[in-house]
This record gives sequence, C-alpha cells and structure tokens, in this order.
Amino acid sequence: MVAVDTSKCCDSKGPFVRRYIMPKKMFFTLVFLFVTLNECFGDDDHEMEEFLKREYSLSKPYQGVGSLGSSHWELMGDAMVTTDQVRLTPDMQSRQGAVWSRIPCHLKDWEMQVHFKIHGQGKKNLNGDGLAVWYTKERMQKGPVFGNMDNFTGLGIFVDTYPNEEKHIEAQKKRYTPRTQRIFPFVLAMVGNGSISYDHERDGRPTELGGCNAMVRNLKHDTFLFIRYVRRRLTVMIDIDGQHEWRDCLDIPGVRLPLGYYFGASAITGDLSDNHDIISLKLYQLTVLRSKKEEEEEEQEEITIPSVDNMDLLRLGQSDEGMSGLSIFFTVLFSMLGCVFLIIIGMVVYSQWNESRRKRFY
Ligand SMILES: *[C@@H]1O[C@H](CO)[C@@H](O)[C@H](O)[C@H]1NC(C)=O
Ligand SMILES: *[C@@H]1O[C@H](CO)[C@@H](O)[C@H](O)[C@H]1NC(C)=O
Ligand SMILES: [Ca+2]
Repeated sequence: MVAVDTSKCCDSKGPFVRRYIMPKKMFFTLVFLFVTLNECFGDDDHEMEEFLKREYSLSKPYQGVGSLGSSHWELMGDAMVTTDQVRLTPDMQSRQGAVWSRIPCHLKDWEMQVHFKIHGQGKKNLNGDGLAVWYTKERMQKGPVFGNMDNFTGLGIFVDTYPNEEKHIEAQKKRYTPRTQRIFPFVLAMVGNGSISYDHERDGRPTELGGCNAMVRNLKHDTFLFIRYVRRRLTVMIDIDGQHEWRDCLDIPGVRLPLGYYFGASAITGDLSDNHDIISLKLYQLTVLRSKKEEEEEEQEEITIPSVDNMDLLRLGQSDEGMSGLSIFFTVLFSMLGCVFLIIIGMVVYSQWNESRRKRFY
C-alpha cells in the first residue's frame, strides 16, 4: 500500500501547499487505471459478430488429424488422437506432445475457445507440468516451454499445474512468504518476441502479462479456456466450475500481435505427469466495426514483432508486492482522498495567510 507522503508537500518557503508530489509508483498506478478505464468504456459501442472458422478449428471426430497432408492439423511428439480427444501427453513421465495448425491465420480479430481436460493419478502438487495454447510464428518445435521452444515469437497462454518456484524455495528451506504465494494450477499469458526466455524455475513470473488460478485438474465436468483478441486487446476467461459461466482471468490492452501466425497447443510432463487432453479448439472470426481513424492507424503501422504497450506499467501494477486489483483501487481511492484533503488544508492555510498579510498592509 502506498502511503500518502505528506513530508514532501509542505514547502518550507511558505505555508501554501504549492504542489502535491505524488510518489512515482502511485503516479503510474493512476495512469494505468485511467488508461484501463478509458479502454473499458471505449469498447462497448463496438458491435461484434462471430463466425466459426473450420480451417482453424479442431473438433471431433478429428478427421485426418495426424495423417499426412489430409488435415489442417499436424501432431508432434507423444501426441495421439483417440475418438474422444487429442491427447497431448499421457500420464507418464518425460513426455511432450503438440498439435499445430498448418495454416497461418490472417484474421485481425478472433476468439479461441479451448475445451480441455487435465487429469491423472498424482495427488495435488504431485502432477505436472501443464499445457499451453499458442499463436506463434514458429510451429512444430520441441522445447522446454510446455513442450514448445523457448524464445518463441508470439502469444502463449499457459495452464501451469506445478508450482516450481514454491517448491524451489521450500527446498532451500526459506520461508515462503504468503504474499508471493500463488495457488496452482495457474493460468498465465506471455508474449515473446524471439529473444525473451520463459523462466521455468519461476513459473514464468518475470515475463507474465497477468493470470489467475484455476482448479482444473481431475474434474468431472467440462473445462474451457477462452482467449479473445480484439482491437489489440487480449482477454482470457475460464469456465471451469461446470456452471457455463465465464470468469475473468486477464484483460490487457495494447497487445500487438502480427498476422499470419499459427495456432497450436502443447503439453509436457517431467518427473511428474498428467494426461493433457484437447477436446476441441474452436476459432471464431470476429468482425469488429472500426472507425476510419482506427483503420488508418492500423494500416500505417503494420506489426512485425510482437510486443505489449506499457509493459513496465503492467509490471508495476502487479509488482513484487503483488498488489491485487482491489488494493490498487483502494490505494488510488485513498490517494485521491488524501489529495483533496491536502488541497483543502492548503486553501484554508492560504486564505488565512492572505488575510493576515492584508491586515499587515492596511
Ligand atoms: C524483445 O523484448 C525485449 C524485452 O522487452 C527487448 O529488450 C528486445 O529488444 C526485444 N527484441 C526485439 C527483437 O524486439
Ligand atoms: C533465448 O534468448 C536469450 C536472451 O536473448 C538467450 O540468452 C538464450 O540463449 C536463448 N535461448 C534459446 C534456447 O535460444
Ligand atoms: Ca510450473
């Protein structure tokens, strides 16, 4: 929590409060909040229509998936197709598998609905490592990031089922402070530009855009992940309670992703394992009305390298202290109240000073 710093406000040269110097961090929080609010209210007047795009979707009966050339989707590693799912990894140690679209996607605005299932014999925290959904330049690469290459270029949404960082700190017999603790499985988003490494030991925290916890293992009902990319805004929601309700996970404006990347899903197991199943990937094209100005802007600056605007603000927002949305809200609220209070005091002091000055002169 940022305290209102009163020591800086009162200039010793005069009683009048000349200016209120905001702590830098709070300033960024405020800016971030305003930008976010702006974006929220700006969005609602844009109508949307959606169309299922079969060429980018994967669903039962998975016709031709895995056979040469006859499908839009290609399997890799230990991935296997059955009648009910595409199993990226079985519940066995040291496996990795993936399924990748063969066709680059040139849609500007889209929505991916992922129907998945993670289940296995292991008890909680004796399972791993999770699965990922991708929109990347590269495809069909093996690697350590949930079965995909490191330093990938594009978007990754991870369902991380094993708390590496927590276990690492526990192993060093350091006390694990609650503020850094996170409940796993954890859903997390990351944008890579080809030279950003995923920190597996820290569960990707240094590069995360945001995330949420999601108890998705060994559930009887269906579990879904929803990834929407509209007008450079990335929204992730989850439906894991069997109530057919989407729950917000993350929502970030200013995410710049190039066109022509590939969709995919991958998973990996290590010493610990799980079945990581994809039941379907449904890709919807969204048609979004844009103003002329927006269209011109987008045409002028074609995106070639993925990036995220205000990445440092995002990092400040979730900072080391792990400020939640609520605490940011209260910080801002109390800071504003503090400002108003100081201004009022300043005005009172100023008017009294003015009056005494007048008395002196007349
Ligand atoms: C990728 O992002 C990192 C960190 O933001 C930056 O230092 C680097 O220059 C970027 N690389 C490219 C190719 O844009
Ligand atoms: C990923 O990028 C980092 C920083 O650019 C580099 O140090 C590392 O070797 C790269 N890793 C791979 C597997 O290319
Ligand atoms: Ca992990």
